[in-house]
Amino acid sequence: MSLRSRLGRARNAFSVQVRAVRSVSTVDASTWDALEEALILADLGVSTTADVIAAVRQRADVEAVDEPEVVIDLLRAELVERLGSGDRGLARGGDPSVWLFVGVNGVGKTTTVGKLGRMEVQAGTSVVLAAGDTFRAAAADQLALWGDKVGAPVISGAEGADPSSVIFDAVEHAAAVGADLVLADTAGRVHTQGNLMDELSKVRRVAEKGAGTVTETLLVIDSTTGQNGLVQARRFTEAADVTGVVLTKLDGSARGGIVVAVQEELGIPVKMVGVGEGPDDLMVFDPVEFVDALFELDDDVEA
Ligand SMILES: Nc1nc2c(ncn2[C@@H]2O[C@H](COP(=O)(O)OP(=O)(O)OP(=O)(O)O)[C@@H](O)[C@H]2O)c(=O)[nH]1
Ligand SMILES: [Mg+2]
Repeated sequence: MSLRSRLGRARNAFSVQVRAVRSVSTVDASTWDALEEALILADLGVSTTADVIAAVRQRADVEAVDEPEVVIDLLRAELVERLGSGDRGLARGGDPSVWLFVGVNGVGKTTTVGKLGRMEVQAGTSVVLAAGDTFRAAAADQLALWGDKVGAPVISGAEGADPSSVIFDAVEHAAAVGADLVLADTAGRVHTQGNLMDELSKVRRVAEKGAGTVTETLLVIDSTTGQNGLVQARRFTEAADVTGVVLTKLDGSARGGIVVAVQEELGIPVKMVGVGEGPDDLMVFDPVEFVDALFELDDDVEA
């Protein structure tokens, strides 16, 4: 079965559940079960779903609400509130600032560096891209293409070079030309048996040896990997000082609820979302817009 059709089914299931809730005359135990199931299908995760349902149920009790539309509104509000906390801005203040992109392979790190580079260049920031993924030669080529596309210089090293030295060089280059920001790609894997997390802490240390300061460590997570992605993500948050999450491939996932799970379970704000492969397919994460979209899945369903 293709990924596409699996997502189609998940989307369908979510929508059917919410539609079913809308059509009941009063809310009872089975309605709550249906909402719970819808949230689990949307990939909120079992424990976050339980928390959310308990909170909404309590509010519905206190406010003596039994109309389905009002309950759905309470649920929307609860999700927005849970997503609302956390600073979503990307921190600057280094001279240059360095933003590291970390995450397991294939999640969209390099693509996100390119897209964010584009966004920053368009906003007038002077940006340098650092090809800190030296695990395979193609990674630097891939970033070089993005550099051309967005109009930013790319500093890279040979395949197998020490990633931290490449990032150090990029910081030196940025300082020399007066650039404000270094966006540093990293590999999801390493050459040596050495631990990926050790390597990342070395990258961070070396990136700050010269003029630069690491002001963001952004963990990139592929939303289509759902709860598995969350397990992997936890390894990074335990080992690195992650300041924000970029959730990619939301365009290909009907399981958008993963956004809530990430923020609740990792306690780290989702700062940006990837919604496609193109250079403009990166958005600042907006909780209200997102929750609306989650509920709008209803109209999106193709039978
Ligand atoms: N649909 C969609 N595809 C994306 C998005 N972000 C990245 N991709 C695609 O995902 C694939 C992997 O992206 P990369 O940026 O190479 O991922 P990576 O984390 O750098 O991978 P490694 O360097 O192998 O660790 C590419 O085909 C991208 O075009 C997104 O938001 N939506
Ligand atoms: Mg890459």
